[in-house]
Amino acid sequence: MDVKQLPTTAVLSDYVTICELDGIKVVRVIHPKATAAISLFGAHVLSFQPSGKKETIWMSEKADLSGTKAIRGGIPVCWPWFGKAAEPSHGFARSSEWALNEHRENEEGVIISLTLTDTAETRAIWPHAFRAELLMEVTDTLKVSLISTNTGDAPMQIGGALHTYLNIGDVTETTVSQLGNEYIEGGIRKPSSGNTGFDQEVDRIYTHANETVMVEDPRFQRRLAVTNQGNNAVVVWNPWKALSASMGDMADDSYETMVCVESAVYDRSVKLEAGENHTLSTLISSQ
Ligand code: TA6
Repeated sequence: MDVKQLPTTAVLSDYVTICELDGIKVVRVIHPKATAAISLFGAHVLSFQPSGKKETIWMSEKADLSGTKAIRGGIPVCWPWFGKAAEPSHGFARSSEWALNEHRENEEGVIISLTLTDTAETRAIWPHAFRAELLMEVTDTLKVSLISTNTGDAPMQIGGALHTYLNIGDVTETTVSQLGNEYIEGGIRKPSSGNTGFDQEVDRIYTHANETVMVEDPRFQRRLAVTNQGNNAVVVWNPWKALSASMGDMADDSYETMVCVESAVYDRSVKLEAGENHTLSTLISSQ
């Protein structure tokens, strides 16, 4: 996405503007180190492009940007659970309106903070008082951190994922490595070589991945290093032909240029007592 083309609705600082993209409000960063954009709907990173390099984040050309449905592409914030642990799938954070909390900047980069707190609507889905903060740190790398705080007086159990869609040249030439010796697919645990390529649908939860996993993208002549913390798994997903053709918000062949590498707590295993917090993060560096 060319974030520089989006029409500006407000100027917040030298490097931060608000702009509009169809039905969603976007916080845009244009800094000498990189450009980036994050939607208030879903606290969803839409773009990160280090200066002089290619776009790092994949966005579906058919993504629904009306602000009523989770956005396809970018970095969906799956929270307070991952997958189909409950309804809605991947939690409600990605289809909630977040608030701009703070922005800070210097010559090294920009930090944007968005927050979400419980409402009658969220408590009807999940009966907990919480504060979630999404930090987007933009420099020549992108760091996204999700800080979950239990603001109630009863314990709460959370999972989630920073469900990053990476922009790649050709999935059939791409490999992901440093994934560890085991993954779960379709509910079954399987041994792993620690690497994967793509010649069919891949939807795997790697439970012993290294802190940094590597994505080799020969077509774009680059390597992406993805460093995850606060997670207990790295999820790797490519929908391949049939599934992407069946999804209304993906073009039939668009699976060819994306792969998801996700920093995840796949099983809702983080228990937060009253007042406690947990940080899940992912750091993406283009080499
Ligand atoms: O992270 C992988 C996954 O859970 C897959 O099973 C796949 O369905 C994908 O996320 C996308 O989910 P969504 O709800 O956005 O269609």
